[in-house]
Amino acid sequence: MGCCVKKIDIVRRILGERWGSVPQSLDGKAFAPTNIALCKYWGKRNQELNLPVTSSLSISLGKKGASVALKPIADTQDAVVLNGNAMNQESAFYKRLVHFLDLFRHANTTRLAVDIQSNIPVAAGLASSACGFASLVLALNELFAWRLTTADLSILARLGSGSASRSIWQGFVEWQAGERRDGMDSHGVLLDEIWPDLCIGLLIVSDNEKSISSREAMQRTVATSALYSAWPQKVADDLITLKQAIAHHDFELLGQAAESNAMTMHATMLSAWPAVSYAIPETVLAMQNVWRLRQQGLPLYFTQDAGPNIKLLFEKKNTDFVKSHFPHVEIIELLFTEPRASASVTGLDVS
Ligand code: 2P0
Repeated sequence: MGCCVKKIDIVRRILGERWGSVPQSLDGKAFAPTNIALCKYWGKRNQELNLPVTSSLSISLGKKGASVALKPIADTQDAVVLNGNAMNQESAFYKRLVHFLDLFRHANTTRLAVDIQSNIPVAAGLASSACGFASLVLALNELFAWRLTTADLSILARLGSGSASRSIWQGFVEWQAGERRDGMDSHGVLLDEIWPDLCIGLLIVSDNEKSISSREAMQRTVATSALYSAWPQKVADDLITLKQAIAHHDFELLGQAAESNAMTMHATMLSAWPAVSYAIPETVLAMQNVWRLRQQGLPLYFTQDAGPNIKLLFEKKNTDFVKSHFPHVEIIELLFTEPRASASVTGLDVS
């Protein structure tokens, strides 16, 4: 396959004879966690297939994510409900979702009722598309009884949104960039590591919709930032450091690499033209608080994605201290997929 491979070519290749088949059950249900990148995905080498310039590495956020329930319906249109609200068929959300479902069926077959429950603010830089597309793919896998491998599920989720390729598992996931032009080697891989003492705290400073989508912002950065050429090497270095930190449970090493990676990503955006800045004054205040507390000896780090919110990184033993300085922080309970069971999709029960 060459440069003009379309999403549907990949879907048909993965599903083979199963493509366009009828549902095998009355419904398909799945949950997928959202994930936060410790080493970011920022820039694509292929827009159509969401193939990244670099690999990235994330931690999934336990029960924070999206549940999807799919049911075949006798109708001419799909019906999409998000958190109890029927989505208008003219909305960008509805169109993007139906466009994705169309990859898996012949025209005019199997319309679906899609019921999505998300427990994270949509469009606030908390990777709502990551858990959305991952849970959708997992639910389709149930409904149509495809029995795909986790690598294939990750590839299908990537076609919806790049970061969704990492939301197929709980725990640490590396999305390997791959080299192939068709992207068949570009998918998530679960790291065989569990770190129960690691804590993530969400500091929501705004849940307003972001001013520019991450999709557009990363494209603009690649096209116009003079700093972007330094990004692939920075990622390569940080990935080595992060894997070492995870293997040895070296928290300070992990925190430094993650914070520095996020700041470098934002530096590439700030140097794009027109510049992209997701920070609001409260974001900067929170960063300054973290730096001050660190100077006072608290091992506390942060990361920031394509939005104003800050994600704190710390160890369980410092939870009370972090809470006393950030009273509104939401502490996330991390979960880990048992690595040896990862060939099947475990640890992602609907609950
Ligand atoms: C990440 N972000 O690694 C980076 C860091 C935002 C900042 O992945 O165009 O929604 O759907 O592939 O996955 C957000 O980008 O973009 C993202 P598409 P996506 O988490």
